[in-house]
Order: sequence, then structure tokens, then C-alpha cells
Amino acid sequence: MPESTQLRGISRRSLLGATAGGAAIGTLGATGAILTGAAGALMGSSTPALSATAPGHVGPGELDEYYGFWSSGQTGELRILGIPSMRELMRVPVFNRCSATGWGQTNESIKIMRDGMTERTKKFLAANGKQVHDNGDLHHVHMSFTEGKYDGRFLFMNDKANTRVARVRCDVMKPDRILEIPNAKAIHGMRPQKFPRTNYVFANGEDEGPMVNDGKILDDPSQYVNFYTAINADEMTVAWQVMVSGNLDNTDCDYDGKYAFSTSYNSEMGMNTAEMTSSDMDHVVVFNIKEIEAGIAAGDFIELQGVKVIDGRKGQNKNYTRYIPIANNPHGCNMAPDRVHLCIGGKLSPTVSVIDVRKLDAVFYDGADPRSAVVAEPELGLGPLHTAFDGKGNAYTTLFLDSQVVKWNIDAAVRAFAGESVDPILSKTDVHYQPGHNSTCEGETLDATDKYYISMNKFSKDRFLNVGPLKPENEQVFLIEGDKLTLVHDGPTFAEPHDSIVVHHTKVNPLHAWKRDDPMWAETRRQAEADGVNIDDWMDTVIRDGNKVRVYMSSQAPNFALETFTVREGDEVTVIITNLDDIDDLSHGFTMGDHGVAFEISPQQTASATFVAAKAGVFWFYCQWFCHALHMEMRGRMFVEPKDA
Ligand code: RUQ
Ligand code: CUA
Ligand code: CA
Repeated sequence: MPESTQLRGISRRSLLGATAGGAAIGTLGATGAILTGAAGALMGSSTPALSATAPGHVGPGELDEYYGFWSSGQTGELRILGIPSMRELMRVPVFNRCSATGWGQTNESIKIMRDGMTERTKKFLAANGKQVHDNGDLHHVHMSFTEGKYDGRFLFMNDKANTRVARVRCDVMKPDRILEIPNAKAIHGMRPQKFPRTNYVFANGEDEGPMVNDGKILDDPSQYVNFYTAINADEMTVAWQVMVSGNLDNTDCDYDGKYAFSTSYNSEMGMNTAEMTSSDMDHVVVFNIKEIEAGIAAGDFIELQGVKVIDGRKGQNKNYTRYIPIANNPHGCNMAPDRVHLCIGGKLSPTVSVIDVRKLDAVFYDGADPRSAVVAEPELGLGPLHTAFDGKGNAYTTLFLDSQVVKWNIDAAVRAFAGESVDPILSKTDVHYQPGHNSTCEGETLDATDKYYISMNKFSKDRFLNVGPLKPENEQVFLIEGDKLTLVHDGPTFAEPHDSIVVHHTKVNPLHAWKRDDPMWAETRRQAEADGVNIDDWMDTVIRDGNKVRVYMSSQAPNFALETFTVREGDEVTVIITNLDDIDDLSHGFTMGDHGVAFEISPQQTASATFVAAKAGVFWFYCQWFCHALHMEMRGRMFVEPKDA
């Protein structure tokens, strides 16, 4: 038994002894061994080994070489997979409400969701009887960088649905900041700065609107603008914004810390599909980070909703932005790890436009034609969306309409553009079907390798058993062997395999148990201290404060510290639980029956939820995460006395 458990004044053995008859002791003894003995084995096995039998195969009990961090599109969560096995390891709720973990319901998660929320949204939610949004549309997950490589600190992700950017801590794999972006609408493309480190996270507002969106201007698109946002990644606050011409789709940045880029499919500022596709050319906006910082420092900004906004629209004659014409309705924006080439997916054009970032200084400072930075435009196939890289000078572009991935050589494409007769295309491989994003191992970093290729496909069509009108999407993993891609995994997935990054396991080191001084529950701790309760210790205290009741109890398998507690009908009840178990994998939960209340309490975690006890009667609460042979028995009663009794 861990020493810390004994120090808390209660022993698991005495709990087991007190709650079980002699006949059950044998079983319980075995359970105890599982809970304590197995933990050591679990924590010890951290060296992944690929099965020798088949490349790309990870056998039962073997660990994957890579973590895959996955966006889930309209589900609003982050997913963690093992690569190459594609085993789904965890779902991390971020912008969504989660039934299993209580994300979006616990006071701790609600605080994180509301701390970065504008007052306007708080008012809007209150008018709808809510504290937080229940949905999100999480398109892009990217890790924090140090000098062009993943550093394992944070994951950043966007919410297109409610204009937010979240940061997830890689030590516990939970969000710690969720920031609503003022002024901008529908954050879509999002990227951390790569160099010298992630000081900024860049975020695109996709939808156009009036500069001040207060209802005074409605159907007058001539007065609409778009906002590009730089978030201070350490503080998760808005550092500055740039107002641009046209809308913003995807974004990336260079490996020198000088420039960031965004594609725009609506330079027309059209309000319907016909208008949005009416010009021959749209553009890529290039943001000059140093010039923008200098402009802000020099006071060349307006303040909108507390944010410093630089005017980087066309025709400003300043060095904040440049607009590089690109064939109509470009989409993907991917910086190659050769530190030189930026690849823009043509979408409606069968081409990828390659921009040499070394040529951008001349575009900004020597009056060079913006198109002079385009050094290749290979014709690859129909519907090029996103491009991944292998660190060997090759690129892999998804062809949405052709349902293929095309592997091509960047240098050959540049030479062909200069007039040499060379075909940059190395191979084309069918995927199933209609791929959007793709990824390679650490392909968006200086550690890019050519091991695995992942295709995130928007349609599965007839590939799986019919499950009704709503079909799954499909994801595929290929081994990269020279120019050949060999399929090693093909499997359905729920909405939506939007984008992913693949990170070597050595770069991510999550904890097995929470640390008791975690900032997640700092506010809960302050309230407990005011109530004279130590949340680090055994607690079985009920505090009444007017019609507010705070129920403090610890959990330790297979018991809650309180078997019962009593409140009055109409009381606002807050249940605060610390899970004193510190054994690997020993999570408990708290579900209040018939009250819509449920949350996770992982080892050494404190969590709380607040509800109004609006129904008189006896209500059972129970642990909903299977924790022990006596998990079913881990329950207790809440008595709600009738108001007029
Ligand atoms: S964008 S499928 Cu939302 Cu990632 Cu290109
Ligand atoms: Cu504790 Cu189940
Ligand atoms: Ca267009």
C-alpha cells in the first residue's frame, strides 16, 4: 500500500475489511493485488516496440512509436491515437460537453471555458440559460514548438463554431485556457509560431462581418472586414490583430520567425458561392511579424473590443502585409521543413503554388512583384487541398476530387517551373475516399520523417456495414517505402477526422496522477480554505452557507467519505471531491442520479459540480468509472427535505 494512502488516516485494507464479509476476502485480496501490483507493471512499460512480424503492425501489449493528436471536427474534442496502430487511446473534451468526464459541467472546467469569454457572449449564454457553449468545431491541432521542433508542452486547437482557441496541457491532457477571439468570426486556420519558439499562435477568422458587429451595419458587404489574430501563447491573450482584405482560410508560418501566411478563397468578398468563385485569382496574405509589432509599438492601431488592431488591408502602402495572387479559391497552407517552400493547395485549380519565403524580403522592401515569390506551380491532379512533407524534399498532396495522394518532389517542381523538362510527380496512390488533410511523422517540423503517411478521408462510401443515413468517415495509414505507399490500416471514424499531427512518443510525457497543487482547482481550494476544509486530506464535511450547501468528500476505492448528506429542496448544492487514490489508472467518478450531474475524479484530482436540489426525496449518487470489485457498491444517498416540511 502506498505510504501516502496510509498517511491520510485510512487504509484500504480496513475499508475492505469493514465492508466485506469473510467469504469475499479471497476475491478482494486479488483485487487489491490488481490495484496495487499491476500499477507498477503499467508504469514500467514505457518502451515501444514494433512487432517484427509486419512493418506498421503493433501487436497486443506493444506500444506505438508515435502519438497522434487528432482533431474531431464538429465533435469538438481532441483525440489521442497511437501511430501506426491507429488505436484510439483517449478523447479529450475541449469545446464540447462530455458525459463521462463532466467537462463543461464541473466548476473547474466551466471556469476554464468562461475565463477567456467575452462579456457579450456571457450575456448571450445567460439569455439562453447556459454558462458555456455545448458545441465546438475543432479543425486543427498543433503542438508548441521550440526552434522548429515539437517541445511537448502544449497543444493548441481552434473552434470554428464559436470563434475560440484552446490550449491543452500535455502533462495532464486537459485544456487549461480557452480563449474567445474578439472581432474575428469563425476561427478556422490556426498555427503556432515555429521559430524561435511558440510566442504566438496565429488564428484566421474565416467569416466576414462589419468592423463593429453591433447590428448597425447588416447587409452591406462593402463594409465587411476580416481579422487575423496573433495570440500570446504563454498568456493565452490576444496580442494583436490585423484587419485584412478578403477572407482567411488556412494559415502557417516560416521557420525564421519573420512571416506568417494565410490563404483566402474569398478575395471577392462574395456572399454566395457564385460570387466567391467569380474571380480568376484569389490570394495568399503574407504577414510581416516584425513590422506589425513595430506598428503596434508606434501606436499605428485602432482599439476594438480591447484589442489593438492594425489595418493591413490592400492599398495601405505599409509593410504589414502583402497579397500574393493565387489561382481561385486556394485552401491548404503548408510550410515545408526545408525552411524555404510554402505550399498552397489550389482546390479549384489542379495546381499547388510554391512560394519561396526567401523572396519575400524583396516583395516587402524592394517593390518586387508579389508573384515573383512563386517559384513553382506543378499541376498535380483535381482538388489539391493539403500538403505533407517527409523531410527529404518531397511533398504529399491530397487530391479531394481524384481520391488520391500525389507524391512529388519540390525541387523538381521548381526546376520545371523554370523551364527544365522534368516531371515532379513521383507517384499517385488511391485513397478511400475524398481526402482532406494528411500527415506524416512530425512532417510540419524540422524532424520530419518519411515513415508513415496518414490520409484523413471525408467519405467511407460502401467500405463498411451500413449504419444508416449518417456514415462514418475513413482513415488510412500507409507505409512510405521509396515512392510507393503501402496501405497498412483502413478504418472508420466518427465525425470528423479533420486533421492530425504525429509526434514521437519521447517528446510527450504525461503524468500518471495529478499533482495536488494543480492550478486547475485553485479556486475550489480557496473556497475550501475559507470553509476550513483541507482538500488534500480525508474530507467528510458539509457546510451550509444560506441556501448554498458545500459537500466536501474524498473518494478512495471503493468508498466515498460520506454515505449520506442532507440538503433542503431549493438549495444550491456544490459537491467537491478529492480522489485520494494515487494508484495509476484508479479514476473514480461522481454521478448524482436523476440530476444530470456526472464528473471524473482521476488519481489525486479534485473536481466539483454545482446544481440546485429542486426535487425532494432520496437520490443515490454513485461512482461511474469502474474502479474496484466493489465499484457497484461505491455509492451513497442525498436526502432532499421538502421545502414546506
Ligand atoms: S481545413 S480539409 Cu478546416 Cu483543415 Cu482543409
Ligand atoms: Cu469508484 Cu467506481
Ligand atoms: Ca474566390
